Amino acid sequence: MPPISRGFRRRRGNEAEAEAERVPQGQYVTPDFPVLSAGPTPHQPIESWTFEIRGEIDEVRSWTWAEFKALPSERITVDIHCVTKWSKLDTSWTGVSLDTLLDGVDTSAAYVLAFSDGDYSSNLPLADVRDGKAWVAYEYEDEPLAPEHGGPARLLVPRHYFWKSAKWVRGIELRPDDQPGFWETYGYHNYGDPWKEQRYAGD
Ligand SMILES: Nc1nc2c(c(=O)[nH]1)N[C@H]1C(S)=C(S)[C@@H](COP(=O)(O)O)O[C@H]1N2
Ligand SMILES: [Mo]
Repeated sequence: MPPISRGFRRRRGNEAEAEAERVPQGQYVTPDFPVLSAGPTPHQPIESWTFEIRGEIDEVRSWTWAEFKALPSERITVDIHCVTKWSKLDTSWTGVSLDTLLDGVDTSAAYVLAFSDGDYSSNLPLADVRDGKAWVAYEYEDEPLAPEHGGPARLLVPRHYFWKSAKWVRGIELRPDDQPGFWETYGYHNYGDPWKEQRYAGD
Protein backbone atom coordinates (compact mmCIF):
# COMPACT_ATOMS: atom_id res chain seq x y z
CA MET A 1 0.00 0.00 0.00
CA PRO A 2 1.49 3.39 -0.95
CA PRO A 3 2.59 5.49 2.04
CA ILE A 4 0.22 8.31 1.16
CA SER A 5 -2.76 6.05 1.59
CA ARG A 6 -1.55 4.80 4.99
CA GLY A 7 -1.03 8.37 6.16
CA PHE A 8 -4.48 9.30 4.96
CA ARG A 9 -6.00 6.36 6.80
CA ARG A 10 -4.20 7.14 10.00
CA ARG A 11 -5.37 10.74 9.84
CA ARG A 12 -8.96 9.63 9.26
CA GLY A 13 -8.74 7.30 12.23
CA ASN A 14 -7.60 10.11 14.49
CA GLU A 15 -10.40 12.35 13.26
CA ALA A 16 -12.98 9.71 14.08
CA GLU A 17 -11.48 9.34 17.55
CA ALA A 18 -11.40 13.08 18.07
CA GLU A 19 -15.06 13.28 17.03
CA ALA A 20 -16.01 10.44 19.40
CA GLU A 21 -14.49 12.37 22.29
CA ARG A 22 -16.79 15.26 21.52
CA VAL A 23 -19.94 13.13 21.82
CA PRO A 24 -21.24 12.49 25.33
CA GLN A 25 -22.21 8.99 26.48
CA GLY A 26 -25.53 7.81 25.05
CA GLN A 27 -25.62 10.35 22.21
CA TYR A 28 -25.36 9.84 18.44
CA VAL A 29 -24.25 12.42 15.88
CA THR A 30 -26.74 13.58 13.28
CA PRO A 31 -26.27 15.86 10.28
CA ASP A 32 -29.96 16.80 10.59
CA PHE A 33 -31.36 19.62 12.64
CA PRO A 34 -34.50 18.18 14.24
CA VAL A 35 -37.19 20.51 15.52
CA LEU A 36 -38.33 19.86 19.09
CA SER A 37 -41.08 22.10 20.36
CA ALA A 38 -43.51 21.44 23.17
CA GLY A 39 -46.13 23.67 21.56
CA PRO A 40 -46.83 25.64 18.40
CA THR A 41 -44.33 28.19 17.06
CA PRO A 42 -45.33 31.58 18.47
CA HIS A 43 -45.43 34.56 16.11
CA GLN A 44 -44.46 37.63 18.08
CA PRO A 45 -44.45 40.78 15.87
CA ILE A 46 -40.89 42.10 15.74
CA GLU A 47 -42.09 45.69 16.31
CA SER A 48 -43.18 44.81 19.83
CA TRP A 49 -40.40 42.29 20.57
CA THR A 50 -38.20 43.15 23.54
CA PHE A 51 -35.54 41.35 25.50
CA GLU A 52 -35.70 42.03 29.21
CA ILE A 53 -33.54 41.42 32.26
CA ARG A 54 -35.68 41.63 35.35
CA GLY A 55 -35.87 40.34 38.90
CA GLU A 56 -32.95 41.01 41.24
CA ILE A 57 -31.70 44.07 39.38
CA ASP A 58 -31.92 47.75 40.31
CA GLU A 59 -33.68 48.73 37.13
CA VAL A 60 -35.17 46.47 34.47
CA ARG A 61 -32.99 46.34 31.35
CA SER A 62 -34.92 46.20 28.11
CA TRP A 63 -33.89 46.24 24.45
CA THR A 64 -36.08 46.59 21.39
CA TRP A 65 -35.21 44.41 18.37
CA ALA A 66 -33.29 47.31 16.77
CA GLU A 67 -31.41 48.00 20.00
CA PHE A 68 -30.67 44.32 20.46
CA LYS A 69 -29.30 43.93 16.92
CA ALA A 70 -27.04 46.96 17.52
CA LEU A 71 -25.33 45.28 20.49
CA PRO A 72 -21.87 43.75 20.01
CA SER A 73 -22.37 40.24 18.65
CA GLU A 74 -20.25 37.12 18.43
CA ARG A 75 -20.16 34.23 15.98
CA ILE A 76 -19.63 30.97 17.80
CA THR A 77 -19.28 27.38 16.67
CA VAL A 78 -20.39 24.78 19.21
CA ASP A 79 -21.68 21.23 19.56
CA ILE A 80 -25.26 20.77 20.78
CA HIS A 81 -26.73 17.78 22.62
CA CYS A 82 -30.44 17.00 22.89
CA VAL A 83 -31.67 14.77 25.70
CA THR A 84 -33.52 12.68 23.06
CA LYS A 85 -29.98 11.56 22.16
CA TRP A 86 -29.04 13.42 19.01
CA SER A 87 -25.94 15.60 19.00
CA LYS A 88 -25.00 18.00 16.25
CA LEU A 89 -21.38 19.05 15.87
CA ASP A 90 -19.98 22.40 14.75
CA THR A 91 -23.18 24.42 14.69
CA SER A 92 -22.53 28.11 14.05
CA TRP A 93 -24.55 30.89 15.58
CA THR A 94 -24.45 34.66 15.81
CA GLY A 95 -25.79 36.38 18.87
CA VAL A 96 -25.17 38.50 21.91
CA SER A 97 -23.39 36.92 24.86
CA LEU A 98 -25.04 37.01 28.26
CA ASP A 99 -21.82 38.67 29.43
CA THR A 100 -22.62 41.63 27.20
CA LEU A 101 -26.25 41.74 28.37
CA LEU A 102 -25.25 41.45 32.04
CA ASP A 103 -22.30 43.82 31.75
CA GLY A 104 -22.14 45.99 34.85
CA VAL A 105 -25.16 44.31 36.45
CA ASP A 106 -24.72 44.08 40.17
CA THR A 107 -27.06 41.40 41.48
CA SER A 108 -27.50 39.24 44.53
CA ALA A 109 -29.19 36.63 42.31
CA ALA A 110 -27.66 33.17 42.07
CA TYR A 111 -30.06 31.77 39.43
CA VAL A 112 -31.67 32.73 36.18
CA LEU A 113 -34.99 31.72 34.70
CA ALA A 114 -35.14 32.33 30.96
CA PHE A 115 -38.65 33.04 29.72
CA SER A 116 -40.07 32.73 26.22
CA ASP A 117 -43.10 33.45 24.13
CA GLY A 118 -45.44 30.48 24.36
CA ASP A 119 -44.92 29.94 28.08
CA TYR A 120 -41.63 28.06 27.95
CA SER A 121 -38.92 28.60 30.50
CA SER A 122 -35.63 27.08 31.60
CA ASN A 123 -33.52 27.61 34.70
CA LEU A 124 -29.78 27.66 35.36
CA PRO A 125 -27.36 28.97 37.95
CA LEU A 126 -26.26 32.49 37.00
CA ALA A 127 -22.64 31.30 36.93
CA ASP A 128 -23.55 28.86 34.12
CA VAL A 129 -24.63 31.64 31.77
CA ARG A 130 -21.66 33.93 32.49
CA ASP A 131 -18.04 33.88 31.28
CA GLY A 132 -18.64 32.85 27.69
CA LYS A 133 -21.17 30.09 28.36
CA ALA A 134 -24.43 31.50 26.98
CA TRP A 135 -25.74 33.65 24.14
CA VAL A 136 -28.99 34.98 22.79
CA ALA A 137 -28.63 33.85 19.19
CA TYR A 138 -30.48 35.34 16.22
CA GLU A 139 -28.58 33.77 13.31
CA TYR A 140 -27.89 30.14 12.51
CA GLU A 141 -25.21 29.42 9.91
CA ASP A 142 -25.22 33.14 8.97
CA GLU A 143 -28.94 33.21 8.19
CA PRO A 144 -31.72 34.68 10.34
CA LEU A 145 -32.77 32.02 12.84
CA ALA A 146 -35.78 30.13 11.45
CA PRO A 147 -39.00 30.47 13.48
CA GLU A 148 -39.20 26.72 14.18
CA HIS A 149 -35.68 26.84 15.64
CA GLY A 150 -36.53 29.74 17.92
CA GLY A 151 -36.38 32.81 15.69
CA PRO A 152 -36.23 35.68 16.04
CA ALA A 153 -33.94 34.81 18.95
CA ARG A 154 -33.19 31.91 21.25
CA LEU A 155 -31.01 31.17 24.21
CA LEU A 156 -27.92 29.08 23.41
CA VAL A 157 -26.26 27.30 26.33
CA PRO A 158 -24.35 24.49 24.63
CA ARG A 159 -22.77 23.06 27.79
CA HIS A 160 -26.20 21.82 28.88
CA TYR A 161 -28.75 19.57 27.21
CA PHE A 162 -30.42 21.59 24.51
CA TRP A 163 -33.75 21.94 26.33
CA LYS A 164 -32.04 24.65 28.42
CA SER A 165 -31.63 26.69 25.23
CA ALA A 166 -35.05 28.32 25.28
CA LYS A 167 -36.41 29.15 21.84
CA TRP A 168 -38.30 32.44 21.29
CA VAL A 169 -36.59 33.77 24.39
CA ARG A 170 -37.78 37.17 25.60
CA GLY A 171 -35.68 37.68 28.64
CA ILE A 172 -34.19 36.37 31.83
CA GLU A 173 -35.28 36.77 35.39
CA LEU A 174 -32.51 37.08 37.98
CA ARG A 175 -33.59 35.09 41.01
CA PRO A 176 -32.32 34.44 44.53
CA ASP A 177 -33.87 30.94 44.40
CA ASP A 178 -33.77 28.21 41.75
CA GLN A 179 -37.16 28.07 40.04
CA PRO A 180 -37.53 24.97 37.82
CA GLY A 181 -38.45 25.72 34.20
CA PHE A 182 -40.81 23.92 31.83
CA TRP A 183 -39.13 20.52 31.35
CA GLU A 184 -37.52 20.64 34.78
CA THR A 185 -40.99 20.51 36.33
CA TYR A 186 -41.83 17.50 34.11
CA GLY A 187 -39.13 15.27 35.53
CA TYR A 188 -36.11 16.31 33.54
CA HIS A 189 -32.89 16.98 35.43
CA ASN A 190 -32.61 20.38 37.06
CA TYR A 191 -29.06 20.99 35.80
CA GLY A 192 -28.81 18.87 32.64
CA ASP A 193 -25.08 18.29 32.12
CA PRO A 194 -24.75 16.00 29.04
CA TRP A 195 -21.25 14.92 30.14
CA LYS A 196 -22.75 13.50 33.33
CA GLU A 197 -25.84 12.17 31.54
CA GLN A 198 -28.10 14.24 33.77
CA ARG A 199 -31.22 13.47 31.76
CA TYR A 200 -33.90 12.96 34.40
CA ALA A 201 -34.37 14.08 37.98
CA GLY A 202 -32.30 11.73 40.12
CA ASP A 203 -29.69 10.94 37.43
N1 LIG B 1 -39.58 27.79 23.78
C1 LIG B 1 -39.12 26.55 23.64
N2 LIG B 1 -37.81 26.35 23.67
C2 LIG B 1 -37.31 25.10 23.55
C3 LIG B 1 -38.16 23.98 23.42
C4 LIG B 1 -39.55 24.23 23.41
O1 LIG B 1 -40.37 23.31 23.32
N3 LIG B 1 -40.00 25.52 23.52
N4 LIG B 1 -37.63 22.71 23.31
C5 LIG B 1 -36.27 22.53 23.83
C6 LIG B 1 -35.71 21.26 23.43
S1 LIG B 1 -36.22 19.88 24.25
C7 LIG B 1 -34.72 21.19 22.51
S2 LIG B 1 -33.90 19.74 22.17
C8 LIG B 1 -34.35 22.37 21.70
C9 LIG B 1 -34.62 22.04 20.26
O2 LIG B 1 -34.26 23.10 19.43
P1 LIG B 1 -34.51 22.92 17.90
O3 LIG B 1 -35.98 22.70 17.70
O4 LIG B 1 -34.02 24.20 17.27
O5 LIG B 1 -33.71 21.74 17.47
O6 LIG B 1 -35.08 23.54 22.05
C10 LIG B 1 -35.35 23.66 23.40
N5 LIG B 1 -35.97 24.93 23.59
MO1 LIG C 1 -34.56 18.25 23.67
